[in-house]
Amino acid sequence: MPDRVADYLVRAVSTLGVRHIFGVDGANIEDLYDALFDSEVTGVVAKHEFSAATMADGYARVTAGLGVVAATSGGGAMNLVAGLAESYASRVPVLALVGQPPTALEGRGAFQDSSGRAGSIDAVRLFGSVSRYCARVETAAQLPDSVVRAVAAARRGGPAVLLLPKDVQQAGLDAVPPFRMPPRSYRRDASGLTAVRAALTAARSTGKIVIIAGDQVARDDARNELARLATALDATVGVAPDAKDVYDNFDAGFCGVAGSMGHPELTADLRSAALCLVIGTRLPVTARAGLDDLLADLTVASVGIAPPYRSTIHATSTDLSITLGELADEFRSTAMESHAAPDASALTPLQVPTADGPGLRYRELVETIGAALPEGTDVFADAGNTGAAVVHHLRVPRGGRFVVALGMGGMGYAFGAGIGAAFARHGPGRTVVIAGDGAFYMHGMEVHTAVEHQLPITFVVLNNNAHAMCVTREQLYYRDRYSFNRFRPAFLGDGIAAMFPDLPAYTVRTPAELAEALGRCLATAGPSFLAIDCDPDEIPPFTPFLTTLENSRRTP
Ligand SMILES: Cc1ncc(C[n+]2csc(CCOP(=O)(O)OP(=O)(O)O)c2C)c(N)n1
Repeated sequence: MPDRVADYLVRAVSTLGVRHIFGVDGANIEDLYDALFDSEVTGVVAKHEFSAATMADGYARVTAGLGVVAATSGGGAMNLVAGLAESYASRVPVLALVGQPPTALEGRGAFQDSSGRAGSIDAVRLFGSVSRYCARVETAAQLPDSVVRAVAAARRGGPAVLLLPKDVQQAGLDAVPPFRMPPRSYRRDASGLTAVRAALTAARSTGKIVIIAGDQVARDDARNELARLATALDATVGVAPDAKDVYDNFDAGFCGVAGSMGHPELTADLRSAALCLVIGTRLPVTARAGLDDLLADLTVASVGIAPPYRSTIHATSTDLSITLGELADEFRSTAMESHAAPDASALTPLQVPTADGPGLRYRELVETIGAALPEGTDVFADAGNTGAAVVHHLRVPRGGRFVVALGMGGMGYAFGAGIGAAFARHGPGRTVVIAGDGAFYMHGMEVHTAVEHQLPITFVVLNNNAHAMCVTREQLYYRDRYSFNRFRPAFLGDGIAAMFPDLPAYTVRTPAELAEALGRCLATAGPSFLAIDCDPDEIPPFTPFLTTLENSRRTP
């Protein structure tokens, strides 16, 4: 068979080192699946395109490379939007290959037309706002150049979308040189770095430096360089809530999470610091809540792909592994005697009101999970009170990734993303997804995909029969007069066990049952499922809630 556009695309993906394409099949993307059959790349069929997109996102986050998602036209394409939006906001490199009706029918009433012609939806405009690059490939000859542009844009941080009409996917593409990707470009701002260096040098002579590190450290695979720089500067290190894995949580210099799910140790360190060095985060509200006043009184320097939302002495760097490595080497030669750093085991959890409802408490259950996870485990936390509890309480295992989707904060992200990560790892490590029952109802049916592929993944669902974060808000901000967000009880562990007879699935109702059930889940070779009963009225470790509570107690 002559080489088609679809074959070229799959080979390009393979050349980039990507081993899986996630998607849902359909008439306008089936040529891609046909090309996959004869390739080294595995096609994975998800249950929903949102989750296919988050699989590609999770795959990209654990490989620090590219994730690829494929969808058909119409509803399939539309379902991608929310997933790509997360990758856009969190700057995760994802290539989306989106089928379109045949060009001859576009604007002529084609089924699922989104050419923008004759009153149809314009997919270029739609995807243009959730991608760094979006192009309709009108002819086979355009494809090689479009792929290079798309991948280059994705590498700058975010999705790139190629809209591929059916006839273009089928068109022959002989006598074209093989796909070759230009090397990554590295951009840094030398004068900004000079200013950052000067600020660091001045601060070292007057006091202590505190680093707040963010998600770009993980994207650029710069954990080792961050650790070396922290040592060279004798700095303590806090992390943005979506970057808890960029610094060893067991290191004595770790001072916890910054912002609305943060730890008092980081606040205390900043209070006595001479300078705060922000690395690879723009310090969005979730990462700086409660710290604005402190930061206003400090010298703040930053290094990263984009400047923080508040003003700092900033140096742009598109690759922190290079920039942080250089800074570490420079400052190492002048390293001073080390001060005693606080003991990481002493991180103080936020105090929450005692809850006396059914089930387990967040702190105890998250700490039990944390203690059971071997090094190298990847953890994906979902939204809601569950997500806040995990971000705050979990000590992230060494050598694994910790991901929480704070770009868009969409419920259900963790199911697909965790599955994408499990595909990327090929074992022997395990992926653990921790989500609320509300998130489960949105995208938890991807358990089916994990069962189909026998992935080493454990789904932990905290079942409080509620959208508890919304319940908390009803209580704190709307006088607790009603609840739209509490639901009749459902038995998720039993339900999943009945659906998938070969899947180890358990329900935990008391603290005493947790360790054993968890042990069984983690000892399984393939997927496993654990439902944990929780209290919809427990207030999570989330400072906006705790501050409201405190204020309401002061002024009854
Ligand atoms: C897709 C989406 N819709 C709505 C929201 C708003 N929201 C934030 S948390 C939450 C409830 C989450 O419920 P659940 O997943 O059960 O977690 P819990 O808060 O109960 O721990 C809602 C509806 C959201 N974040 N994402």
